[in-house]
Amino acid sequence: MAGRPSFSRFRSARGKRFGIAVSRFHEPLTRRLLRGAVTTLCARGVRTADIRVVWVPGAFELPLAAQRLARRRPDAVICLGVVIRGATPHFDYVAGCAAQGIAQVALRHRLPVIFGVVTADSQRQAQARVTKGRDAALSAIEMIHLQVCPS
Ligand code: INI
Repeated sequence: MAGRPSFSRFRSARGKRFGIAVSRFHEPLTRRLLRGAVTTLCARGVRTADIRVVWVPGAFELPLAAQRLARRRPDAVICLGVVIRGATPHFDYVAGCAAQGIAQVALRHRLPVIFGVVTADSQRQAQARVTKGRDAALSAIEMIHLQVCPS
């Protein structure tokens, strides 16, 4: 894919443990994100027993759930949500806090914590982006295998 260095999409995640925090806001869409993430992890050898799922009310609550999951020392945490721009600035607060909070949990726990939150201007646009569950799972696996090469 242009602009994105290649990563083996077939890399195994056998034996790895994952936490997934998923929000109920726009639940039909977030369920699809969850399904995509779980299907992708299982296709790469992860046992369903090694995937712990926690539901939260909205994307704003994802960082706290991610922190709780991170304390159990999984190999990675995936955060899934959908934030749709409305007529108010609520969108910016919710999406911004989710992104910042998730990044903080990753750095504090030194753990891959993946931002699988769809941000969209409309329901229609959000629907077109629900493949992000799969992308989030692949990003988690890539980060688990991250190696810093000596120069
Ligand atoms: N939460 C979302 O996950 N998506 C949204 O689009 C959204 N909007 O638009 O308001 C939203 N709000 C709820 C928020 O995440 C919190 O759950 C709520 O404010 C309670 O803290």
